[in-house]
Amino acid sequence: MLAALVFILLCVQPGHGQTCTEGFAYDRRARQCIDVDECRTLPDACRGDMGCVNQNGGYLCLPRSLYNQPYRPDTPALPNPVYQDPSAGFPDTFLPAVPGGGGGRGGVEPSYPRVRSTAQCILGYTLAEDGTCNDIDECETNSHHCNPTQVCINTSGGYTCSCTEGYWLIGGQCQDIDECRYGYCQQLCANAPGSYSCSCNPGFILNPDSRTCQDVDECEDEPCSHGCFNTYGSFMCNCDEGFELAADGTTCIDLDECSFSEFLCQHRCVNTPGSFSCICPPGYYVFEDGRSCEDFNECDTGNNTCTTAQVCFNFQGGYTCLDPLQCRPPYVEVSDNQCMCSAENPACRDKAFTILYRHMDLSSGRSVPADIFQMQATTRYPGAFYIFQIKSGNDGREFYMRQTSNVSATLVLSRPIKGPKQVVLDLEMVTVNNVINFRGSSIIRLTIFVSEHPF
Ligand SMILES: [Ca+2]
Ligand SMILES: [Ca+2]
Ligand SMILES: [Ca+2]
Ligand SMILES: [Ca+2]
Repeated sequence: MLAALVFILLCVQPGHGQTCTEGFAYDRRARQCIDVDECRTLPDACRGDMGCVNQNGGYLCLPRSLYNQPYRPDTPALPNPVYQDPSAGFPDTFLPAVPGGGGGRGGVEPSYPRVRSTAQCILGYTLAEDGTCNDIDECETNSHHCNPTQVCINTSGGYTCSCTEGYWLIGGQCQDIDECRYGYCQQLCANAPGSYSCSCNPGFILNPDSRTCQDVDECEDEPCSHGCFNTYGSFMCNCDEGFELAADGTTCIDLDECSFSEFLCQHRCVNTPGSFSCICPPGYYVFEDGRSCEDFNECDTGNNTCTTAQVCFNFQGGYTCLDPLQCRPPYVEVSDNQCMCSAENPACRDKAFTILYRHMDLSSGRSVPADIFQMQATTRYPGAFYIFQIKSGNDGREFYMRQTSNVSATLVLSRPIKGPKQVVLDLEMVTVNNVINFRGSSIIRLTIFVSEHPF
């Protein structure tokens, strides 16, 4: 009978600056101890007819005829197996004892030391009552040599010590992998013992891969009052014309255009959401430019209450109905706006020869001085000269007459006059003719409608 020989040769790897246990070498790229394939690196790992089988942290020498056969610990043809203890100083993997080749198959008589077991089963197995060999669960029975940081994994005939996920073996100890140092997360990373978690900056959301982040399209939730633009990591709101963005960056608030300038409207500005409008006082309408006030001509449009006997007179911001002219005796009517006192009538002595009725309008607060009315002699007598003066109505001294030639004069507004108001002025032209010793006068009765507004 040829006893199978099993050798586990432990190879001590010289240090590479990093301490690894026997059978392991430090890999700089992986930054961890990885198993050495002794079958490749040792020239004569196994002698004679023995074939080399690499194992994690060691290797096995098995008869070449055997090492492809499945291992069956209860095979009765394999009594008294030889076991070589891989022993201490090799905490990472405790290799199972592997039975050698069967007897009578033409092997070489072993010349290696034997360890004879008193048990019926090979090491790692225990004899059950029914005579079969059952695997010993070293992890369960606490008969393993795993480091406290490691976990024990039972195998058939042996056990393995390994690190759980998220840990790697450094110096024989399982140590947490700091995934954050190795850029596992695209944005934010929190390391944890045996684990890690990724999160994202505000404006990003974690992808299903739990590592990368993608921009959130905030506009889908319609956070803006008006327009929304998605941006990488954020979003921006904008507002329609006439609105501005509030301090919160999302709300659009109306611009109060009226507060920008008091000259926006000629009369009054009314702020509206997103815009503004100008309004005008009664008697005016808003001009095409949207800001000026234009007088409404009630006389032209027929929008007045004057009777057919009356004459409609339009002025800025209103109108008036003028009654038909009635000349007070001794004056008699000579036209629809003129009364005359005949020179032949003794009652007309010292009275003006004619009274001409005229009407005009004037804007309130008009700048001064301003020439507002002209008067002129219509008939010129040889040797006559003319004097122009305001005979009555100028109680506030807002007006004066300026003679512009021998036969003409201009009524000048010299002080601002505030409406609404009606001023009636009697403007007199005195004719003096010393040749024929004549002195006479004629009057223009001028009614001035001063508007309420300066337009
Ligand atoms: Ca970790
Ligand atoms: Ca965004
Ligand atoms: Ca507005
Ligand atoms: Ca009017």
